[in-house]
Amino acid sequence: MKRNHCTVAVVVLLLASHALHSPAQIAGEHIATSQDHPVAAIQDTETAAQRDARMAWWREARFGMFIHWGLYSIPAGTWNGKQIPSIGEWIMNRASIPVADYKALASQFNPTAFSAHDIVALAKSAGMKYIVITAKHHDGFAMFDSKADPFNIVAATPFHRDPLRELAEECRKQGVKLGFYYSQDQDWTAPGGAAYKTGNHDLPSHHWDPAQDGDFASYLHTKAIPQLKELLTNYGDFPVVIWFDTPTVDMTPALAGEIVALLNQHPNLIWNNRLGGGYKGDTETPEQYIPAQGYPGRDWEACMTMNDTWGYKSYDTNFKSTETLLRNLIDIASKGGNYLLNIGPDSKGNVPPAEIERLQQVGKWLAVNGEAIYGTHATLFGSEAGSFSTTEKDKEGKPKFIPTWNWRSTTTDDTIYIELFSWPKGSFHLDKLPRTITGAYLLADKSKKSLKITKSGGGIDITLPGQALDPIATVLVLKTK
Ligand code: FHN
Repeated sequence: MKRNHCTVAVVVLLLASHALHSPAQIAGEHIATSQDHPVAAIQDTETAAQRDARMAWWREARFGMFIHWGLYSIPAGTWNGKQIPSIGEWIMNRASIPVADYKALASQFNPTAFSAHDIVALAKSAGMKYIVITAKHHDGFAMFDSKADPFNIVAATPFHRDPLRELAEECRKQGVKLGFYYSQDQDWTAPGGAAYKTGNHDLPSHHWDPAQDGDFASYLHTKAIPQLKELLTNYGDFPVVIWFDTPTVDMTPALAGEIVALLNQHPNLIWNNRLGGGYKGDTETPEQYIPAQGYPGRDWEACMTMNDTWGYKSYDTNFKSTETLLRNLIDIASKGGNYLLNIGPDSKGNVPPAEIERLQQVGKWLAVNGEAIYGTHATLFGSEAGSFSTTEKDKEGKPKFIPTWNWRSTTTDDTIYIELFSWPKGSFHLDKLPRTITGAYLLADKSKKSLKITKSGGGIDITLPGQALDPIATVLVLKTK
């Protein structure tokens, strides 16, 4: 499809709420289904047991680090002296920066403070089990050594290093898994790559520079697919995840099928639901929110920022508290999902101190209480998460979910964990017992002192000490049979 200003405008109208919806919903008038697929994806052909084996490490992990890092960390939210609204990595689009001007940033990009060792160690100290880094974001700049396109960190910058290779080596050494985010559809500096306005989905879409006009299939064949091949073959046992983003109607089932044929050659790979062309991928990807009840029967991963941007913005200091981050992690785990929490290094490669501080605090909690998160399953209860309002509606006009924050629960085959946010006076009451409880103690209590369990109505009371052991969340362990 030849792409110019008008076709892109149509694409964008169809994309009205791209970020929070599946590619099938995004794809517009014709919702592609698996019958439309010229190439069957591995998810359509594997057995349940094969799928469980493929997803096993990911389900065990529960907590990962997202890294948005690229040339946009140089302007860091400001262009020509003006603070540009919206997320930092969108600055080229939101400020309509000409392709040549944006590409010129590459000659200034020299992130000498970047340390793969420190970033992987930070992820580890936070209790994160995997990292997903932007190999190429919508600006089209490759953060890796690419022979397919010269607009990359090795060929076009004074840095000349490949951070993905360095991260892969460190991840191997430190026992963390590595995945790559790749913007397969939007590419604002390659002719034919998609470009649309977002942040405010009502804004019309446009190419703001004739240098962007071109043919989408050619872009895919000359840049995106060759680069995906490089990413899939040049980094040894990584990537374990390919994280696609913002598919448009141009990603037809046939074009997406060409990518799927490539992905199928890597049978252990996990990829998300944002490829396009109607492919469901492995994971649902709610962004910046936690679904009320998770996605029963589907693997899912909530991706979130710590402040209000993915890519570094020098003046965004609106950081969530450690309490919020930790509650999010627990809430997500209690609904059977993973938490992919973002950091946005600056143009020198430094991770903002506010992000380091919070990650280390979350890691401290996990060092004591990780057993209640890693490898656990969703709650056996459910009503503790909150309820749907009978009066208030959400943006889609559906009953609004009102969360409550007293406790959450996660489970394994022989244990129920209760993560207590508010400390009950005297005892914790459970009126529904999904399993027989054989004993109780607090996870942060090294002596595992047994807590008294008393029958109460149809349920039980567990006698608790006077004080919580952790100001954010104390975990009550219930052994079960
Ligand atoms: O447009 C991107 C955005 O910049 C960021 O990468 C997020 C992360 O999930 N994905 C898109 C918006 O949905």
